[in-house]
Amino acid sequence: MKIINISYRLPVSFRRIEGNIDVRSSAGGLVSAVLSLKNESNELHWVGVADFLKADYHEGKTRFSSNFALHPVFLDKNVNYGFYNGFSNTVLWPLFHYFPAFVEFKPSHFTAYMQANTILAEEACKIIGPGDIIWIHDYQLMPLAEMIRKIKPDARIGFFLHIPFPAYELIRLLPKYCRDTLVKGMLSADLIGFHTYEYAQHFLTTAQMIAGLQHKQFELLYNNRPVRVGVFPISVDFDKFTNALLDPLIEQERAKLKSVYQDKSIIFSVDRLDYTKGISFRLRGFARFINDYPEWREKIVFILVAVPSREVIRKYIERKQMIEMLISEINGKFGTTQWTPVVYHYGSLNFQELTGLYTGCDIALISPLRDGMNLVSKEFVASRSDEDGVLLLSDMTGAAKELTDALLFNPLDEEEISVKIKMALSMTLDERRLRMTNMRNQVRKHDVLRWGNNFIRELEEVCARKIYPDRMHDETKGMIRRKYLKAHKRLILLDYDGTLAAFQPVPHMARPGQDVLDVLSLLALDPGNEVVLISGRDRQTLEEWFGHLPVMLIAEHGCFVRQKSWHSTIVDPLIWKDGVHRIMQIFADNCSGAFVEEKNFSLCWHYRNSDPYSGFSQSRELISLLHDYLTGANTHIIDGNKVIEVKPAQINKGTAVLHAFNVRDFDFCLAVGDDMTDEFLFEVMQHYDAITVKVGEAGSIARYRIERIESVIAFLSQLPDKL
Ligand code: ADQ
Repeated sequence: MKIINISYRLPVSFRRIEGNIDVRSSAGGLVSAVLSLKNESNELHWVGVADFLKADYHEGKTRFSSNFALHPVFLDKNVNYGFYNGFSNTVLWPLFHYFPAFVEFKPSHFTAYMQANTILAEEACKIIGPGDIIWIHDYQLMPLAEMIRKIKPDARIGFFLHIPFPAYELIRLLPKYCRDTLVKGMLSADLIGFHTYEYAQHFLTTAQMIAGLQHKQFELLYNNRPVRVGVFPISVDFDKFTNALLDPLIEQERAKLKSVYQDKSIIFSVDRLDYTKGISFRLRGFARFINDYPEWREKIVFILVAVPSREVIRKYIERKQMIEMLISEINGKFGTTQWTPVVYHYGSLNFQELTGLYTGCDIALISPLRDGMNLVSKEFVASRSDEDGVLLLSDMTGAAKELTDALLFNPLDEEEISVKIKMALSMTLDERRLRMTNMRNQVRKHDVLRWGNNFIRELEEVCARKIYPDRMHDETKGMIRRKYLKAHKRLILLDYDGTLAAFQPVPHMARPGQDVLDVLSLLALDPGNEVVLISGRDRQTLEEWFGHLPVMLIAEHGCFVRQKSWHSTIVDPLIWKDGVHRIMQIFADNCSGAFVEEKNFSLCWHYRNSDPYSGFSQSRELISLLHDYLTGANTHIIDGNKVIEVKPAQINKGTAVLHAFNVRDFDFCLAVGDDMTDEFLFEVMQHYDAITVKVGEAGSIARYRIERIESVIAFLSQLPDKL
């Protein structure tokens, strides 16, 4: 089996330096995570975009020795520009980090983004074989899973997003064709991973708003396939950083720091120079500190390292100029001939320099305005095996959710940054130790090797679960009939709309035909049979249409039951109903063709007769509003087939059956239904070894599938036939 990692960047580069090829491997956490997946039964492969020349690669590739096979994809320069600098970094990056004003959308860049993804998909498919695992990384490759799935339908695909997934309101700013492509692209993976629950929730809301998908415990059904959404906070290679303290080379780095800065306290920060990292706010907070606490002047230094990043994009050039101006202003205003408050380095650091600073500083000051996770904070913590040092961390990072023993602050609040620097400098050794030990335990337990292993294990698990039903073939029908004929006491549970009758423009038009009445009578005739019609319809309609038959009726998804006479299973007063009615009515008034249907215990907003686009988008807004409005009310919102329904939560088709029967008394149980509400019934009935049948194409936990309503009626009528 192959594990094929696909990311924009490859973990190795080939450069010609003075005529020779210099092969340089990245030692980032992702590489360690992927390498840790290696075992005797797998091969590791890495597909990505080459940032080197083909000729240099061919000359240097034999000198690249690693545990994985490299598959560089050489993109045309213009395509790569539109793909990477264009759509990825001037649309997705700012938007997903809540900088919509920095977005510069050009349709041609989106075209390049799709072209590049298509090329990567084709390249990847050349090496994908049966049973292989494909792990796609990040916002540059959001449509890739769908493209691969089209060529390799059975591939096991995981997608991990390294940046935040923002609230739907931000996603909504993208043109419809872009957002649909991106979200449906992600949904084509088997497992979609995020750093935090917040990002996962935003994605689930977006999936509902864009694709009408409702999740159940973070699992969705998309194109008949289960898709799991999971939370996997990325981390760092703990041992590698923790061993740094005692490394003699790193000790030398610390000694250099000591000799230059002597007794001064050192604040350190390092990031890519990016507007999301909040570098200018951090500088203003530091300036505020030396202004408000003059006693610290000349006793402190702020070493700020920024690694060059995306230097061809206008916003990055502007930000660099802004930061450099700010640094000169601070140094000009507060500095003296003997003291430079901010020491600035624009460039990369090697591992020794980086860990020398992590272990030699007193405070790490990390202030992103948004950051998917932020590895710098975890690297700092992992490096501090002396259990000293204070982490000052923005509460807008994913890492802040785990590193709660840091001094957390709002990155826009200069005063708070200044006060927190003062707190850090005055903190006792005992408190520093306690906080650092707690954070180190967290990072040690959840390091990047575990992250990679957890992701792949969960991907394998979700792929092994088969929850979509089998088509019902003649052989199966024969087996079910044999069981039916052998049984003495049978429970037959049938949904109505979509199962025994097709949907009509308005609910009252879906009257049962003679064939339906005949089959129900036929089954009910047998004294060994308990036939139950279990529907979302109101009791008046069921009574009018089926009242004359000797069948049991369950109305409004279980809220009313007719055994000898009708009785209600609901005892709570429905205090939410008037408010929901008002909201639904406003939405109906504003959406041509939509209307409200009131039942005794539930309310429905139908949009089958509205324009498909506006009906769907209004229905998404209604769901989102109802979710908020009904917080704390014991209700369930059903996103049904062109209908949004609100009903009491405690009752569903599954619980209704359990209230009405002791299911164990039956030696044959059959449940047939077509929509989300029938899934509750299937779930309950599976515990009793029932035959569960989904009608239609959608995914389901049912055991079998029948595609068409006519086939359901034929199947039911043939049940009692002698074999
Ligand atoms: P980044 O935005 O790049 O990553 P971060 O998580 O902090 O941010 O990782 C930066 C890495 O670059 C760290 O390993 C750091 O040591 C290194 N680095 C930074 N400046 C450097 C310098 N001057 N010299 C050398 N090395 C330097 C994206 C997301 C993050 C998410 C990661 C991983 O934006 O939110 O944490 O991916 O998923």
